[in-house]
Amino acid sequence: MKKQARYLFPKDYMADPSAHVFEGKIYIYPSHDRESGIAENDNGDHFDMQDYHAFSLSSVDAEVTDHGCILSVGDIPWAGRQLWDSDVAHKDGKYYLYYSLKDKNDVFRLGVAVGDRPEGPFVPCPDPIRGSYSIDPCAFEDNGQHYLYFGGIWGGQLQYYRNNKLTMPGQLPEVGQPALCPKVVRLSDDMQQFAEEPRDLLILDEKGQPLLQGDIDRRFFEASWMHCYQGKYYFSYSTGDSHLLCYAIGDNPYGPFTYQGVILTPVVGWTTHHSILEFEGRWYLFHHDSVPSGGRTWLRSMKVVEIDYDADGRILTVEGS
Ligand code: FUB
Repeated sequence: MKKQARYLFPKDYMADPSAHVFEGKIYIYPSHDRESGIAENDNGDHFDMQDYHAFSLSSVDAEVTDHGCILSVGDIPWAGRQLWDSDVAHKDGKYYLYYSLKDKNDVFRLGVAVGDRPEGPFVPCPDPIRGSYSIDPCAFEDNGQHYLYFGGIWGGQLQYYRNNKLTMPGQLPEVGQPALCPKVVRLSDDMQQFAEEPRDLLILDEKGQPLLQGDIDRRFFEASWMHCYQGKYYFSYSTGDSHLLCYAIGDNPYGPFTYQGVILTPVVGWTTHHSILEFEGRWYLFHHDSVPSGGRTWLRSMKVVEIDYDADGRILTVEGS
């Protein structure tokens, strides 16, 4: 089905939009793409972002307000390079910005920064979250507990870890082996650490078997997102090198989850990344593509499109750009 999507901020390149409703408005926390001149490679070095902006709008059709820079790489004591995908959680009047960043040893870690308002500014904690690794944190609240989902292969470095430990040399599983899993972890009461060891989030096929590494149209690559619909938990993600946004359904925040289908077919540009939000009774997919930059995959533009569910709770596939 072809749906009309809206580019949200034509003035600048923004990607990986994480959208939430705070104080009755939609807030969006994207990555801030820029032209760094770094050559494209499988490591993603060309995604060399240096700060984050926050955006708000009173409805999906309304004017978008750019609240300006909310966190900059220069303000983060442990920073190396590359501010990748981020997300924000709200608890007890404070806002927590979780972000992906390489440390001074070029290892991706997850950081947290704290603010009093959804539009920031956010003050970074002095160190990364203990035991954190890889990229793409998604913050999710369920019954008063807060969780992070994270992970990404290739440039996202997830293949270097097994059982939450760095293994050298890190390798992807063989094609016939179970795929690497995204991770889920409950956050501590102060929202600044993990409350437990991160767990594997299992994505199963229709026969109850884990998806295999060679199943590139369905296995997890990066871009975790979680939302609830009619009492079920929907985990959605990008398949990376096959360029699909897919989803799987489970009964609780930890899973297991069973693969269901494609949310968004490939967009112009290599990456695809999203969030899903209910606002005033309708459901929206926030995502990005590289159409406005003429296909330059490191210069992406954020968009929103309405999505629909069928009577069985299946998300109807949206055609990408
Ligand atoms: O924006 C940098 C990276 O590209 C994100 O962390 C990935 O999910 C991909 O969208």
